[in-house]
Amino acid sequence: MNNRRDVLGLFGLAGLLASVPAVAEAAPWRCATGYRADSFHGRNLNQWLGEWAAAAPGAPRVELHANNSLVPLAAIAGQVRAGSVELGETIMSSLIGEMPVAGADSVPFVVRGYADAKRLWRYQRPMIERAFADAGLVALYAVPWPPQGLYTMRPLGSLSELRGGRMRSYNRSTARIAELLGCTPVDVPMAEVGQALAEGRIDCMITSAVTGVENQVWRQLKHYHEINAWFPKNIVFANAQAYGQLDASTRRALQNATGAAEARGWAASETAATESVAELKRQGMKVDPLPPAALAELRRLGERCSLEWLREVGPQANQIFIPYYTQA
Ligand code: PCA
Repeated sequence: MNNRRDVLGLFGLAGLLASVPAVAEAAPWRCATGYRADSFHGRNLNQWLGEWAAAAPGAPRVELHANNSLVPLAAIAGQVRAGSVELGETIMSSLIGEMPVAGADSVPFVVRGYADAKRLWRYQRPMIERAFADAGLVALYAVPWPPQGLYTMRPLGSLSELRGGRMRSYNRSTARIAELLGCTPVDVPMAEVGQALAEGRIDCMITSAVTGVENQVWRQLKHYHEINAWFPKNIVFANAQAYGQLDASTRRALQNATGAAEARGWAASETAATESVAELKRQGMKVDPLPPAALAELRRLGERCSLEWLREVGPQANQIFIPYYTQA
């Protein structure tokens, strides 16, 4: 008898437990980036997530997977689009194949400084937002890398000295520039630049001073030419469906944190630009402008890239470049 009662009691308790709604934690979101967590982009990303979490009790917990650890850089947009990752960061110009307007900030010699870069983004942004929306993504914020300079092993008298070399590329635009310079483009992810140099796989490159510092490139590359070729931006974005499922106040908190992250990121980029050029010098690199003739040659090459891009993008390119060149 007693046993029977115990058994019944047990079932009763189990039934009661089963009827209590489970307060299981919602599945965490994942945020993938191809860049390092401790770089200025990564720190900004982390702070952005932290500020969102602090401002919105309903926000999902977000795991940050940096440095290609979850998804390689080139696949991040696709994975966020597919919904397997909710948030991602990539270099915007890597999306040029699917959305040609994403290449506007990698056309050489259009933007000369941060103020120009900001103006370009003002005109590019509405088109990027639309292109992202059409792809099932929500564009959140974009932050530029410091200006792109030319790294070489030897002092450069003329561009023809680069011919036949192996130039590191990080996307289609940089590969095209390498080709136009008569170099073989060698695709190397940001985090592997130091290793590629040590192994002798590349002998020149165009990237920022920050990337030079993070890869300690001074062991092989001795010259950094400040050509301010372009200011490519990283963009942070969400899967549209996941974003749409957030309640209104959680979404508002995300947007607030996003605005702050963009402003903070632009300032951090400018600081990183100055600090890292100083570090290259401290490490013994020669930081020089290019000789005028080489610079003129490089600018002509830039014009060719502009034309190619304009031809590829069509009228949308005018919607960015006409106001950029004609309005303050
Ligand atoms: N660093 C990244 C992109 C642009 C930059 O300055 C890289 O070299 O891959």
